[in-house]
Order: sequence, then C-alpha cells, then structure tokens
Amino acid sequence: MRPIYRAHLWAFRLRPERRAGGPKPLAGHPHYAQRVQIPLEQRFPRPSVMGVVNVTPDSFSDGGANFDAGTAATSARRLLAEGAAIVDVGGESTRPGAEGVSADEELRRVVPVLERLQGQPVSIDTAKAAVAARALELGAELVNDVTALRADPELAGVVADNGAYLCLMHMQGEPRTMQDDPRYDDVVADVARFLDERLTFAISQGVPEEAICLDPGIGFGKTVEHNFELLRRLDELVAIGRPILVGISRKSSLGKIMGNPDAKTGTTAASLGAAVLAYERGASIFRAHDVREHVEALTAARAVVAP
Ligand code: HH2
Repeated sequence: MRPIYRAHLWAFRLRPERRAGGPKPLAGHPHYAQRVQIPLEQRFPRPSVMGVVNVTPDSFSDGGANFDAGTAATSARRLLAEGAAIVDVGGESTRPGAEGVSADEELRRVVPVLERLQGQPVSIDTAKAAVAARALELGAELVNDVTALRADPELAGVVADNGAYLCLMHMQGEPRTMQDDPRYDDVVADVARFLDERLTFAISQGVPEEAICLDPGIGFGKTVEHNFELLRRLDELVAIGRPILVGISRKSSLGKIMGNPDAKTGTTAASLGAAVLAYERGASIFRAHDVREHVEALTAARAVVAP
C-alpha cells in the first residue's frame, strides 16, 4: 500500500524549534486523498536529476527551444527517459535582466504542456499561487519557487493545502536588477540564514519540513566568486538539515571561468564538473538541462563516494 500524506506522519520528525504553529491538518481537504507523499529525501534519493523544460521565448540557455507545447512535452518525456527523477516546467524566465510575465501569460504557456504530461513526474517553476494551483491540479508534485514564498502571499497555502513538495531558493534582489552589484558580508552565512528563515516560515504556513528542499540560487544576485564559494562550502547549507538542490547547469559563471567575461552560458562538461563536486559536498538534487550526461556523471560519482 502506498503511504498517504498525513500531517501527523510528518509532525513527529519536526525539529522542536520549528514546531511552533505546526503543519495544518490536511485530512478532510479535497486534494488530501489524491496526494501520495513520502519525505522528499526518499522521493528524491541522492543524487537525483531534475530536468529543465523552459516554456519561454527568452530563457538564458534554451530560450525558445521549447516554446511550443508539443515540443516541450516531447523534450520533457525525453529527459525522463534519460533518467530525470522529475521535470521542472517553467513559463517565466528568471535570467538576469528578465521582465516578469503575468499569471495569465504564464498559465497560457505551461498549461498545455502540463496537460500533455499528466501522469509524469512534474515540478512547476513558478512564484505565482494561481499558476502553482493549476499545475498541482494537473498533477505536478513539487513547487519550485525562486522567491522562497516572498512574491505571492497565497503560494504557501496552495502548497500546504495540496500536500506538494516545495523548493525554497535564495535570490538577492529580483531578476531585472539582481546582477547589478551583488554584495554579502559572508555569502554562505547570509544564504544559510536566509534559507533557514524561509524554511521556518514555510513550516509555520503548514508545509511539512519533510516536504521541503533548499537551494542556494546559483546566479541569482551573485558574482562568479559568490557562486563558487557557495558550492565550495555547500556543507554549511547541508547542515541546515534539508536536502539541497543545486542549479549550476549551463550557468554563465561556468562560461566566465573559461575566460569569456561576457559568457551567457556554460558548457555541458563544465556543468558536470561542478555538479559532481557539489554532490560530493552533499547536494541531493541537480537541476540540469543535459540529463543523460548528469545521470552518468553522478552515477560514477556515487560509485566513488558511496558505493
Ligand atoms: N535556475 C533557473 C530557474 N529556476 N530554480 C531553482 N530551484 N534553482 C535554480 O538554480 C534555477 C531555478 C534559471 O535557469 P533556466 O531555467 O535555465 O533559465 P531561465 O530562468 O532563464 O528560464
């Protein structure tokens, strides 16, 4: 029998300091019976790969490639066949300088793709409650919010009421301006404090701790040095106690360290080098464009690290 998502099953493992408020009881909610849930770390054992499907005309590394719904769904199925544990479908680019899109436009982009992917493991990359709610109705199981529940006050409730998994990501500033002049006292300590605070907030809104993963937000309001320091000292984020998701795949920092200061993307090989070392430092989930290559590299890394 498959385990059913029950707040009391999660509650006993909550750390005492986070228990205040506690998760909302989910029994009785209309979606309750439909949701099947196990702790995120069991659903996504280390290492797991999350395939990227950007249904946008302007994403930084694959902008436009999947703007057509049929093509996007075909790409998603290919990434799953290549070994992705889940595909992350997004309708709004968050690349540096990107302008936001309306909820209607985001829905117009992602709904036809989600309809085609029903029955497949899907994550919705959105900061908007309306988009998350529709995606969860269509079977998505994880909400990937790059604003860590800061953009839309309704989003936490949508995640909690639907028993969805949640990714909380760190970002300094907002996409339009975040790369202008990012500064930190100590980037790792600042990001750790932020993620810990957002984790406590999510739990206070009824999302069980065991449904949540955390993400340092590589490239989101960070210099090249900030990004690599976060990866180098990833163990300090792992110490928060939740699985860490890393999205370094094809990010421009990888292109810049190859000697091109204007690089907009990095190569697959550079992405794999960074992913393997992030895995060794404790990362659990890898958001990646080149799924087959990540699965192979991480399988080899796991054979070395944890045979
Ligand atoms: N990076 C991007 C988008 N969403 N979500 C998480 N959790 N972590 C990330 O690092 C992350 C993310 C940006 O990459 P991409 O989707 O390829 O581009 P764009 O935002 O331009 O669509």
